[in-house]
Amino acid sequence: MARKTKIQLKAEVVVQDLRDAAHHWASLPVEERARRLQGAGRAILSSAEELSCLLSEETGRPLTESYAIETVGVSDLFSYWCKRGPELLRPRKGQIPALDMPGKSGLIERRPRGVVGVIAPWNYPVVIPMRAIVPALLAGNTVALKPSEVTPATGLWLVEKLRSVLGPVVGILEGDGRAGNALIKARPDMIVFTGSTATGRKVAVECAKQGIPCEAELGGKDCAVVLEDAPLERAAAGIAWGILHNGGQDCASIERVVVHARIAELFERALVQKMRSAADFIPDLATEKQKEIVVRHIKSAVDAGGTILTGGLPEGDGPVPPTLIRCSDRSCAAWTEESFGPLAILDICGSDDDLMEAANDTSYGLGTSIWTQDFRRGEKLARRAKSGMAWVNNHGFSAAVPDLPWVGASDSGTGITNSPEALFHLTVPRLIVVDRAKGVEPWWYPYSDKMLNLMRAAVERQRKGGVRATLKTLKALRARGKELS
Ligand code: TXE
Repeated sequence: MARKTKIQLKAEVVVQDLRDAAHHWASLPVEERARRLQGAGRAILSSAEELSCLLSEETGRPLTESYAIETVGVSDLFSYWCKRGPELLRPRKGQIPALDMPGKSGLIERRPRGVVGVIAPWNYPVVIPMRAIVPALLAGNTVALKPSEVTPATGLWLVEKLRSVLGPVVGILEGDGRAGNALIKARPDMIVFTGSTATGRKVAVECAKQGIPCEAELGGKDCAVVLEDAPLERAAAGIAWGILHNGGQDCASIERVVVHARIAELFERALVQKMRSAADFIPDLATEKQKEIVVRHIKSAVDAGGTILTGGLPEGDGPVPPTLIRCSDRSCAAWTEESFGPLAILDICGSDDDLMEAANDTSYGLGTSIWTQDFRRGEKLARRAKSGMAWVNNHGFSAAVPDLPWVGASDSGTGITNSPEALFHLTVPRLIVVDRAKGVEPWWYPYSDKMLNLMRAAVERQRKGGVRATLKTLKALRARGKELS
């Protein structure tokens, strides 16, 4: 057998420590876990300035954005889950048909999975992992965080803060992809992964090998669809923000814009103006590798005959400027691959069908936005988007609303964060049935014609319904009961 690496041994210790802590944590009433989590939330928020500065230092983005997207977001996560979680985790009574199965009651409880491994990316090093960590802890799990190697300090800060209030129910495994892989091999009870589609696939394969479930939220190539009646000023401002916030390093950044031909010229002008005026608020890309990708994508659109409307290639070692390229060749890398930078491709279409066909022309499926003053038409087109989320007259902001699911489709992965639906994945149902009936059940041995009659009557009752069919079942039940007594 191959010798285990240092990181593998470390991962095993982290997971084992969390397993040891899990029993006591899960045995606390959910209200008590919520109370303690509220304390942890307060501790984080009392250092809001320190956290936001650290975030800006590590990611290079403006302090306002660190506050707006991460620090405020974390505060909302604690208040939502601590308030709603206990109610969502309350056991539910199962519905058991009284006529066929008298005397029985069923209770469905949601119990924690155990140790949840959270593998996080660098683009939002606090709010993305916390969207899994807060509900996972509330549900009674313990959590091992593997932060991105690009933003190690915020990950460590977060775990230390949580541990200072909650004790050893959260652990950390620092390092690059090898640490992520080691964490999976240490066999926690579930993995929640956010990151690129390529790595997400590797993670899913390793999880399958280890026999553990995996929730994966992957990349995106979101499209904004601008109809001819779009509110011009709002659409241009919203789409510029959708393209550029966090330097475009957001899984739901707008990377493609399709515009109705009737307002194309006006809209292009408005969008270019908004993008230029945002230049001062855009952080540089997080890594050199990221910059190389965006530069390659700009070149691909230009080579495909695209027209640069604003921005373009960076000057020397300078940052990539906010860039918009009109390009109708949908085979170029800037259209097909996730750019993760301050770049969007714009195309012009003449009808709703063409606009939606263009929006859906991607292997990704995270978000689509429709910009129109006709809300009904907007909603109708939103339903034609093949993405997990669609917004009318806005884009992406719902990530900050803990009650709304953040969910993708196809290459964006189908993992869910936020919302009660996510809580279901972080727990497993446990069924407890108590039977107060006496005697024997009509479906137990010995089988007979009377039992067959009873089954036929049950099917007829399901098929036809009504009093006669019910009376027939009762009669068959009585006959079978007599036979068995
Ligand atoms: O992500 P990775 P990277 C996209 C974006 C970007 C690209 C690459 O397009 O250009 O991904 O970014 C850990 N087993 N997004 O390289 O590789 C890794 O250490 C287990 C989209 O940073 O996906 C990190 O903690 N874990 C995205 C995490 O996985 C592994 C956010 C993400 O890394 C691993 C970030 C392995 N084999 C990038 N290899 C979004 N959708 O928000 C790496 N990791």
